[in-house]
Amino acid sequence: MVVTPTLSRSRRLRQTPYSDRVEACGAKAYTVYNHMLLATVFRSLEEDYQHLCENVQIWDVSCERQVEITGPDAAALTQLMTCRDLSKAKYGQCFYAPLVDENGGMVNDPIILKLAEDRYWLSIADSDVLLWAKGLASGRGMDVKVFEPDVFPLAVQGPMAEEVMAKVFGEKVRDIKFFRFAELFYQNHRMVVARSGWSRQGGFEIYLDNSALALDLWDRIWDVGKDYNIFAGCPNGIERVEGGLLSYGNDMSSENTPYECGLGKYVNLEADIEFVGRKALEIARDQGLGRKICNIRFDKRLETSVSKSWDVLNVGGDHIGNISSGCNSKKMGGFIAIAMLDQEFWDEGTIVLVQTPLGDLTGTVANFPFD
Ligand code: THG
Repeated sequence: MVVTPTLSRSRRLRQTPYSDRVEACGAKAYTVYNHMLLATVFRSLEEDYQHLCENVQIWDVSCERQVEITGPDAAALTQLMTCRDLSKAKYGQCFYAPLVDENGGMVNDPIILKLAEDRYWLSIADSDVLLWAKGLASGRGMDVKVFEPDVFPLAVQGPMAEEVMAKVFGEKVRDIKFFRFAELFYQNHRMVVARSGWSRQGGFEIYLDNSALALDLWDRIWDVGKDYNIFAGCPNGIERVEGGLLSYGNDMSSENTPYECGLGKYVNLEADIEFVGRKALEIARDQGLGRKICNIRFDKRLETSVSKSWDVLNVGGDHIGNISSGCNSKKMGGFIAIAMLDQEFWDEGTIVLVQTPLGDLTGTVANFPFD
């Protein structure tokens, strides 16, 4: 029998203030994200998916670390890091924003929250943005403080999320619009609550900044949620591929421009803003795209998963791209995947050959996202 090795735990692999509850709920597997534990499965990927689409789940997403930028140059540094125009940003708004390097390559794809004129949070994906931000600030002699505050996001996701949140935080949560946040009180403690989250099922994220309240908050949501069949969950590998949510480090890296990732609408070259990589992105825009994110579907289930990228070939056998993520989808009637493909192969319906761990299989190119 093959034994799957487990992860060795140490201080470098950070736990979260909710870890006791996550374990008590039976997390079956973890990944490491921003040097921190992130559960990936509770009951099974399929059962977690079904439950998320019909009920409400509580997710420990503490690994969505905040890089806080405060001080007189906070707005300038935050803008310097992203190609998305933040010049009209207001308190209470969240911005999905590509961070790019000097080559126009993706550094991260955080949600940026504007907390005050001189205070921002970058709610980051899995790469060391803190060091990049500190390096830029230091190199340019900017007047800012850059640090990782002890903020532990807790997501409440699913169609019944609003009902649960209204009982925990009051009716005011219903007024929070998509990608906006409000500061609401829980036990006399003010916390940022946003309508966002890494699923297409709707929901909220609570940016808890007091770890002493973590288990209390979890238990309160759990108690209220019992009426709505709440269970623990986590970003779900099926739901996010169906929904076209990209994963930094899986589907994109510093090798890719935001254009290649389908994030061109967040590249505001027309705006009069200064950011790292601007020249490179102007060149990329003028040259046009050579490859981009697409979907590929197979007409049957595949009993395997994408842990290494799969090569994609054309019918003539030439290498034309790579599959970076995939899952079995009942809704789509087979295995579906996210792929970076060369230009001639973008058209929906193009037949490609994929080198999977189960052998070479024929797939069909589909638009990204699927719907
Ligand atoms: N929530 C928070 N922090 C995060 C994530 C999150 N940090 C890591 C990771 N997820 C960042 N990546 C994404 C990717 C997609 C979205 C959010 C974070 C997302 N996109 C919507 C879309 O693509 O339609 C909305 C974009 C928009 O309208 O601006 O939700 O989940 N706190």
